Amino acid sequence: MSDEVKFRPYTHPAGGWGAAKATARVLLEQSVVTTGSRALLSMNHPHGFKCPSCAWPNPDREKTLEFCENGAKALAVEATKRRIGRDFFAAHTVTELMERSDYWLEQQGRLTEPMRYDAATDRYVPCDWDAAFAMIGDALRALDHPDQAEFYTSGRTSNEAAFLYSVFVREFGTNNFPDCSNMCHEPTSRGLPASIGIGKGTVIINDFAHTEAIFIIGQNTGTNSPRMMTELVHARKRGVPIVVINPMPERALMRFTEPQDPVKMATFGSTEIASEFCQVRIGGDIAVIKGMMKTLLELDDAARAAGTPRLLDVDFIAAHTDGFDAVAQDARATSWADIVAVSGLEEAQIRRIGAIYAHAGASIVCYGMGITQHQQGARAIQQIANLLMMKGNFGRAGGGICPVRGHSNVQGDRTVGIDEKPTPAYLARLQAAFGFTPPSEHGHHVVESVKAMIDGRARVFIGMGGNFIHAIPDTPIAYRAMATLDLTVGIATKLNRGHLVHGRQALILPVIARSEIDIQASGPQFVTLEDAMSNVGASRGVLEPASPHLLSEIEIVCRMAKATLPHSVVPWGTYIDDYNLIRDKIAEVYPDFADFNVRIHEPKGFHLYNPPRHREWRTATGKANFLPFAGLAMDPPVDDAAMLRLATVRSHDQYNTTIYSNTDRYRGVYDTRMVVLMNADDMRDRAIAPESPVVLETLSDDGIVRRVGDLRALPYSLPRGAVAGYYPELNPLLPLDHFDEISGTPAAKSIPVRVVAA
Ligand SMILES: Nc1nc2c(c(=O)[nH]1)N[C@H]1C(S)=C(S)[C@@H](COP(=O)(O)OP(=O)(O)OC[C@H]3O[C@@H](n4cnc5c(=O)[nH]c(N)nc54)[C@H](O)[C@@H]3O)O[C@H]1N2
Ligand SMILES: Nc1nc2c(c(=O)[nH]1)N[C@H]1C(S)=C(S)[C@@H](COP(=O)(O)OP(=O)(O)OC[C@H]3O[C@@H](n4cnc5c(=O)[nH]c(N)nc54)[C@H](O)[C@@H]3O)O[C@H]1N2
Ligand SMILES: [Mo]
Repeated sequence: MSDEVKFRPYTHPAGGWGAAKATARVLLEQSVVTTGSRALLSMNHPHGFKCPSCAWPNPDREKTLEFCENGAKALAVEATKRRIGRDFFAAHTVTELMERSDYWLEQQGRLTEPMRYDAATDRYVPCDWDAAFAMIGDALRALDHPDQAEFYTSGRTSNEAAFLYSVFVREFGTNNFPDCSNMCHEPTSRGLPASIGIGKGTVIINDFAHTEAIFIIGQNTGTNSPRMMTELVHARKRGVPIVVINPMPERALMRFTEPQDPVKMATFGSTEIASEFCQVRIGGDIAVIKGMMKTLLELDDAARAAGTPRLLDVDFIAAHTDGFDAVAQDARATSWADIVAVSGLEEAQIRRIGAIYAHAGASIVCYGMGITQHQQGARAIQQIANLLMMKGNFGRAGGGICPVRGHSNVQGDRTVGIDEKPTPAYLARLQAAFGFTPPSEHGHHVVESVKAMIDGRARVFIGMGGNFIHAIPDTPIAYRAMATLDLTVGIATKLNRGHLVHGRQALILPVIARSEIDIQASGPQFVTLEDAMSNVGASRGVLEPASPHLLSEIEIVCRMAKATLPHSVVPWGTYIDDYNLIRDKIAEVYPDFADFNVRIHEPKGFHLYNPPRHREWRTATGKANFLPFAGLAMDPPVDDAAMLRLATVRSHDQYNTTIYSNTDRYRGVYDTRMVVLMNADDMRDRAIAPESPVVLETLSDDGIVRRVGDLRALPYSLPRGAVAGYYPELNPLLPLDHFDEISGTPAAKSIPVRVVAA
């Protein structure tokens, strides 16, 4: 490890010229300055393609450019001029490639032809498409039971491909659908239905123009959904308070310059974003929310006593909700001392933000992985819903809950059938539409699928996009399990670790990317996606495919199905020729998609019906439910004085397991990702000097040693007891059994660890 200083605090506002420069650099690096810039103009436009980066929707206001620095990076690495084909794989054994960094693998370029693993030479060798599909069909048909196969989906997959994939897998006979969402917003999908009757957000983009207060909890907006910054800047200019609750003072949430604002750019001006920054302890959010409820209740008591307008929405509570009294009683009974101890915030600050909430006519609460990736992530979301219900913030302009989704179609994939726990009603519609009997037994989510691999119950793994093996907990254990499988298949645009950790047989199947033209027998095709606010829109690629040998994800699904199910009752071939026919089937299975092929031609697509926006509650009680939670902690205590809580987070220069560079400019970390960010007093207590080498070790009682070394400790603005470092490098520290109780989502933001000097 070199000794040069790699840490320099970033003192500029986020966005601005730094972002403009970074955008230009990445286009240059991938040699796509002209094609890439042209493609950027089509990104997120009605006749172009949807950005492959995040799921934030497009605003209604007209703007010439609707992209951001990180969207540009995502496009540049997809549109890169670099290619890897048979020569590349002939030159490197898989064992050699395993030694390379994720960054290096990513830099090699786009996959160009199907490859098969050859054990004799430890290399991937060319394999024609027919042989690849035959290998998949043979392996799947050889299983004793369909439940021995795991069918993973990552959230870039289009609605059309995901829908057909779910039909294929169910006709094959299993509900094993581990999905990236199981590591992400699953607490939203499983926690919110009991509250408000839908596992999705209720806010639409125009609500930001009407809201009177915004709360952003556990989400790094400027990095992970930068286009959302535009809404925040506009809201701040209207004087709307923005409360940020986060253990880290994320740069863009402090000060931001819109890279598309010529005046601010020219004058180096910027906008203050957080009007109040609450530096919560890791896992202290339920305590903050209860403190806000307590404040609201007290202010409402005072208003009632004084005869001034009530602050609770008593009419909404009476007409639309169930369970208010128990939740209110619990908030009143919780002591400020406990709230302060668990949250790490001062009572006065919680009272201040509670008052902002109490006096705002309409509020939006946004949240991300800082809420979901805890052992009580789903319950924390239910507490957010409780808070919103107290003021009738559902079905009111400018109010609502806003889970900020990750992958650009992660929500859509769930909507169209990627669900390991399908409802009987859905299965009945599927049966009526296709004429086969789908399995009703629930399948595996991510953690269960890894367990099945470890126990030898799984024999085949198929990955529709993504980088499963690198994104999951306990990666070293999972690597060994993966190697025992009969067949692993990676359907992908770029080479990644998931292709190198492989089964006895393995395939890499390269696909046409979202930004690329897809022509089939009936002519040019488009696909559809659902953004984080339930808008369904079309996406049409504009670039030439990276290689003439690529297939669309849809064709790959259909041909896997044909090879696996010779007696299938589904007309797979027709779907390859004409994607409209797939949309007709989606409309048949999902009433919300009625007239899909007509409505999708609206310039901005259409919005899926969202019952809570209409104060319609599809819950067991027929009401919105206040759901109690006993206690305050989002993660059970660990009895160890040395314990620190580790949050694994994304840098500004990565897309999940895709590393764009080793620099995290806004956090001031340069040329390395192997860092532990720590509170300076916690460092002093442990006699750890700034930038000194340290080892992180997980505290667990299962007898497994989980350790990552070669890290540097860096003093950083974090609460006592909190440390942070990068995902996926620190995934070996995350135990498979450390997950959200309701949804099974790995608790990647709250790993109990010990930091020791190396
Ligand atoms: N450029 C880029 N864009 C992306 C992605 C990417 O990797 N790169 N990934 C996409 C995906 S799949 C997703 S899910 C989203 C993820 O986007 P985010 O939800 O922003 O995810 P993270 O960066 O993992 O962490 C979010 C924040 O949680 C905070 N945090 C940690 N622990 C706690 C806690 O206990 N309480 C609170 N209140 N905060 C906490 C961290 O400080 C961090 O600021 O972004 C999507 N967009
Ligand atoms: N410790 C820790 N672990 C985490 C998280 C965390 O915060 N901390 N976050 C979790 C979250 S929120 C998520 S969503 C998961 C992400 O898990 P995944 O979604 O599985 O991972 P990605 O890194 O997004 O996948 C990248 C790969 O997708 C492929 N790809 C890209 N575009 C396309 C395409 O158009 N089609 C196809 N077929 N393939 C494509 C490329 O080969 C690329 O290498 O990780 C989770 N793991
Ligand atoms: Mo995600």
